[in-house]
Amino acid sequence: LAVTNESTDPIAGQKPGTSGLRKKTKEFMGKNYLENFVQSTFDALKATNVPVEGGTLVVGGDGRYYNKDAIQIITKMAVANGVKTIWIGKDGLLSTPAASAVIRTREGGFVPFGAFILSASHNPGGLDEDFGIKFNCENGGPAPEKVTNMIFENTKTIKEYKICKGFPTMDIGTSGTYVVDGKIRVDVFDCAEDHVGLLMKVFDFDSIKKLIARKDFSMVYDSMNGVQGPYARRVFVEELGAPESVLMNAVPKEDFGGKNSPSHGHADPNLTYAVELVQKMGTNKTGEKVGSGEGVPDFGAAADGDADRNMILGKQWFVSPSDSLAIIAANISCIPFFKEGLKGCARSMPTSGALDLVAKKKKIPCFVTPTGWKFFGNLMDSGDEKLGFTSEHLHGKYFPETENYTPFLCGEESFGTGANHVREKDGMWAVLAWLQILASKNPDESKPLVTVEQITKDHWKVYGRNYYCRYDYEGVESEPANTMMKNLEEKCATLKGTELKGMKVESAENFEYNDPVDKSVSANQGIKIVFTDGSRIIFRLSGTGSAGATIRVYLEKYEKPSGNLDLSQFEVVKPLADLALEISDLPKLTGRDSPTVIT
Ligand code: VG1
Ligand code: CO
Repeated sequence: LAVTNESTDPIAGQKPGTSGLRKKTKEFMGKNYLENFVQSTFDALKATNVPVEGGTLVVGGDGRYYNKDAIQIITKMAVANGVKTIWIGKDGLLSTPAASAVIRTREGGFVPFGAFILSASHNPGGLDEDFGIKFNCENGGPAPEKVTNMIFENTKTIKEYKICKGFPTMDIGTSGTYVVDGKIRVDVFDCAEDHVGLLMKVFDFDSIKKLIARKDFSMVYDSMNGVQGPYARRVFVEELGAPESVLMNAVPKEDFGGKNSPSHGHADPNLTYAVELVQKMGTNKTGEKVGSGEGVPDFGAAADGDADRNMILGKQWFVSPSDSLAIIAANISCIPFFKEGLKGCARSMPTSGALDLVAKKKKIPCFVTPTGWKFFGNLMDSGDEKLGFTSEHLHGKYFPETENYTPFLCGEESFGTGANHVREKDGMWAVLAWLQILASKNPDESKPLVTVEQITKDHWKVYGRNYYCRYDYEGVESEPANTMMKNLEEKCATLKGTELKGMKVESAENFEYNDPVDKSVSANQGIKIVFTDGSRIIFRLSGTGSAGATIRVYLEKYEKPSGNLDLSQFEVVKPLADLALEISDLPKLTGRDSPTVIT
């Protein structure tokens, strides 16, 4: 097993974004592209005393094109860098939350120092589409900014990478333990066992099983040909006894079905791309009811390519992700993991304030972080009294083996929800949370079903409704997008106190996050304009694209419980959208007169 040091040159643009490094697949397949990034990661880990040498590494991905080849390359490089044990999901598959669960809970005598997850999430896959890679640390969460910054610095100066060319190409299609040269161990294992095992501890599967068995209840789950297929089969069919027909698009495909599929290869669970599911659930692209509703399932959900996202639908009913987060928070004590109550929660800044209203009522801390799951990890890990958790919150009785057990919920407007059972957002978790809530609201089989729509409306009657929408302008030129953001930042200084279309600006700022745990500062996280009636307009540039820029405009308007709760969110926020375009000059700067996607 000779190790060779291959010489290489730095490649520009290897800066990890919101969730890892994403580029066109062909770029990733280019000479030394993957190798440079992987070596830069190992070097950053070694420089911070992470036990790479002699350590255990997890590798898996969402099954997109180039996944399997990348795994073999990483394996050979890991061995050359001193890794002794490599855990690989069978067929190269591991969903993002499952990789997190494997790091945290898989038994085998070794505690992994981290994982490479090969995914560009909801971005289309294929030779002409996107590929991605991210590194998750020993807590199971995405590498924090201080690590990703170090990786990026290394990519700018890299001169050589280590590889063990003679290491055999592993058969990752067959489970088993392989020992190479008497000292390197490679375990290939079923991708679902650890994650599903963990979820079965978090939820009460028996009561969900009873709900699913009801004659007046039916559901469908769309894995969108991403990595979720095998997990969905295991959970719904094998564990919960649902018929095979609940599964839609449950076979992982390298191109998620490709351009000619209903989703056009976008394994992205929203009203625009989850076309098949949305039709089945009897709504249109804006969530309005279509048809009589006859034969429409009572519950529907979908996942993205790497299965960390979720979309929740009821019969002819769309639950916005921000509402879903708040509704789960309000009803959480029916989930065994949370039976001692929720101890804290967090949302990303652009996510609506619906969660805050629940937190206020429950008198628990609610943190507001920048976009991206990496910012939640510190909060979940800290269990820190100074953050507002009281001492009784710190060590729970439910999972006494877990240190700093602080039942914690977090989420984003971008169809991401999760808790501290792992350190990633978790699409399956969110769906099981909803099913558990439905089960608890429907204890008596002889009574008519309390529906998803009813649960949502009941919530609004108590907390009011945060009408909410996001406009995405994809594939904009980088320069005008940057100019727009710069202009907006300058405008912030003078906006406060002014009146715009009859609305008074309460504050305008470029959001900066001061991490309360490690005190790190993340500046420039989005322009946030708040009005005195609580309405908000937020502008951000996406950090997950692979080329050009995507501008995101987030719009929110709050309506009190006594107000009109039954309007279309798209209509309600329309005036805010017009105002946003006016303030930002977006149409003139970018040449766009309408968004690519509205969610
Ligand atoms: C987007 C979402 C963000 C999410 C990120 C990763 O980032 O807005 O909320 O955490 O994708 O999700 P951005 O920078 O493009 O807005 V996933 O499912 O791609 O891992
Ligand atoms: Co994802």
